[in-house]
Amino acid sequence: MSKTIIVSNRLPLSLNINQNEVEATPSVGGLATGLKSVHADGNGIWIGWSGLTEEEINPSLAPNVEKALENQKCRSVSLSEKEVDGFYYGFSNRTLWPLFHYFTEYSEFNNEDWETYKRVNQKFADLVIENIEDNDRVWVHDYQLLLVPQMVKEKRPDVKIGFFLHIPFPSYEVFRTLPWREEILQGMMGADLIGFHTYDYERHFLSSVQRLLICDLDFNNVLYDTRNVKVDSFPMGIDFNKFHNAAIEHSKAKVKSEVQESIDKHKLIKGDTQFILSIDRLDYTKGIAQRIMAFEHFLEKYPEYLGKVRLVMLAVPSRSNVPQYQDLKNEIDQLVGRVNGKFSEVNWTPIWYFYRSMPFENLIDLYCSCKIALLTPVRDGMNLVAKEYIASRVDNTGVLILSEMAGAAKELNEALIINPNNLDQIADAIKTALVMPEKDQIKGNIIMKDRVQRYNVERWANEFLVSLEDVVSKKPETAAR
Ligand code: ADQ
Repeated sequence: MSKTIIVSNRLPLSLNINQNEVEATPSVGGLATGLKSVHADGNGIWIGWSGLTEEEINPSLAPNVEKALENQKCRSVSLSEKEVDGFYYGFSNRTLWPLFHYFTEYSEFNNEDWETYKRVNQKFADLVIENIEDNDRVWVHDYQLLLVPQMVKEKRPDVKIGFFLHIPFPSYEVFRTLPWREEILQGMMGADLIGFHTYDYERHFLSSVQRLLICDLDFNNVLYDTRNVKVDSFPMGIDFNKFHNAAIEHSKAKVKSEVQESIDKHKLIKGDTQFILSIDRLDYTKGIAQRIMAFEHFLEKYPEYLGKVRLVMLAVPSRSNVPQYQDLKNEIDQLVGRVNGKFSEVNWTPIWYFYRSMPFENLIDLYCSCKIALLTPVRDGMNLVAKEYIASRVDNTGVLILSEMAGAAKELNEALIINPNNLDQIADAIKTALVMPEKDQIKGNIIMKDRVQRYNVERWANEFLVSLEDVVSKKPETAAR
């Protein structure tokens, strides 16, 4: 029986080692949910890194770790601390991540990191090759593994390989600055199907391939050597039912969480307070600093809302080993301090700032209690939070203010779409959202919710795999064209 081999940087689980006991707990992230049925189907397996370095796993425990992973149908690539440093914190997050999000000034071109990236990608590819049986298909994910498709294709040209990029693909003018641009494109072109969130990313990729690898295009098919590589867009969805059902439960719950109690208490004291929600990983691509400044500008421009509006800002700690993330953390701490210092009253602070991950139930509380969601990334492949917010609005009220730079804006165009660098426009959008009649909120949200429900994460995974199955990988003969 053939199987799908999923390959991603991190495995969809976390490992806990307690003395001699090894426990593997499945994670509940979007990718893990979307690929659950593919992974569970038949003898499908997931290949990735466990999150623990070779130095962190006692050699005598290694067999137990393997066993715990195997029970979850996972195989782990073993990485040393040095490899994680060069491959993950280095080339992936100091070179590719900033460059692909148009932060060219942050992108470091370090040859040693590039060598480590190649070596680690080869480790992933070797483990994939070791696990391939005839008629299997391979689905590789994201910017950490751009070279894996070609490395696998070289050894197993008979196997169908899909690749999906979760972040934007930049325009040719930005991508061309990368010293190893041809090698990266060749790596991706080992796949038979390459997927992006939006048509724009697809177009940028095709333009780079055409100019740098000098090959012909036939619509969205690249004629590459003897092969045909299909390039297409597959906007990723969310597990709609999970968010929607949890929100319904939330509305019925008798026992309230701490977060919900604080919100209710505040509403009781301040009566007409409105809560504006902002949720992201703490990342310079998410436009968090601009968002705080736009909120500050809103309070200055519309002082009648002082004491009546609060920004609830959640930032999940992320990549804190990378200097730009440490600087950003300091900048945000200062900005929050400045705004709160400037406007706070005895019973009111304008910004509630949480620098931590929140349990799912608290996220739902916030999605349900905040009448406005303010998501202003300066670049974002998709932005799943926008879709989660819409899915959680049981009564269809609420206003989503969304950056035009997020892939999600292509699908959620009934939201208030803003340019994240235009602080005045954001301030006005907040005002518009605060006075928007409920019937208008409901009208737009019903349309968006229907779309988010139909194009859920399972459908996204299925459509990608069906398309992969249908790709005719052999380039048509010139005479036949
Ligand atoms: P991310 O950059 O991580 O993903 P996003 O799509 O918004 O961004 O997903 C974040 C996830 O983390 C959401 O599911 C959200 O619920 C959760 N989350 C956020 N804050 C949290 C908190 N404080 N506590 C707990 N959970 C929290 C990358 C790309 C995106 C792309 C996705 C999927 O950068 O553009 O949408 O992959 O392809």
